[in-house]
Amino acid sequence: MDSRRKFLKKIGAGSLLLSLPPIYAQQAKVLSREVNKPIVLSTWDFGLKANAEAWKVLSTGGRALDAVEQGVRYTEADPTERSVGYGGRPDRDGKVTLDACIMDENANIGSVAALEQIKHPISVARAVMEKTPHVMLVGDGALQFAQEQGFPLENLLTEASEKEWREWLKTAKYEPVVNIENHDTIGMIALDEQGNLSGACTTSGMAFKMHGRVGDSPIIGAGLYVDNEVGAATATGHGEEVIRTVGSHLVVELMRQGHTPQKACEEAVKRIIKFTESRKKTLDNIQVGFIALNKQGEYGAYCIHGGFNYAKYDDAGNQLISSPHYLI
Ligand code: SD4
Repeated sequence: MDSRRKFLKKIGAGSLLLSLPPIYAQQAKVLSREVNKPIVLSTWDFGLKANAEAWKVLSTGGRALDAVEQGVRYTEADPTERSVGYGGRPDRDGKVTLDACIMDENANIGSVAALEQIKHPISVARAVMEKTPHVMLVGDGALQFAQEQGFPLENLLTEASEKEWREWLKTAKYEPVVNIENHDTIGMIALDEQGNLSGACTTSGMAFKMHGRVGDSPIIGAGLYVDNEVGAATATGHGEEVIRTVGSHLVVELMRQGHTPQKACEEAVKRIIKFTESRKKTLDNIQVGFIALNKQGEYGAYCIHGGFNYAKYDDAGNQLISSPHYLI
């Protein structure tokens, strides 16, 4: 055996992968059908910063559940992101009301909806999951629980969001249109080094919505779903349509039936389109985007209108990827 072959045999394929530059290592993993882990995906370009937080947990062997919570907390705390957490756009009464949910590899779930004055609804959702016998708390009850758990009360309506709301009040046109060009909910799904999946989803929901309106984001199965045997999915966009199709659960079930994450997202978007047509509504103001990840670390995304993107962090680095879309 020549010395090069002896060397390769001695170091083994695993360490060879580690010695490759990240982009080649990822390709080699796919070719050798090795699981691509750890990996984290999140919606929109604010996902890049959130992924970087999640990666701190994942790259040191941490749990996907901790990674997704830490990741989306970054976005929740950022006042410049006007559709999640602190600084989120208010409802039509000027109140910032937040929705969030979380799901782990053991099918534990927790959720809060219409929560006011708490900057990190995702952590309240995790507390619901871990410290109560329930899965969802809403409104005043969610707030009461958050305070009992020691979460501080904060004013979430920033000057910028209040200004925009006052401007909206001049016409107060009730037309909850999802801004196709803008950032929305952050949904994050991750596969950790142990091969376990978890997900988190958090939002201030549609701008100037009716007080009390809840979208898909805190609803397990709609805005987020994880099945540790199969994969995980999360949604952004027009929550009513995602709830109608139980979208994220649908994506995961399509993966269970053998679809790739990409194909599963496409089929779920087609279901939304079918229901929109059967209800004789137009797709003009409806944007929905799904992202999905399976147990092998393969991923995909699909949306109705162009303009949706998502961030992926794995061995190849943190990248923003433009989602393919249905309408040209
Ligand atoms: C909702 N899906 O409340 C959320 C918000 C969102 O684009 O993602 N809007 O319906």
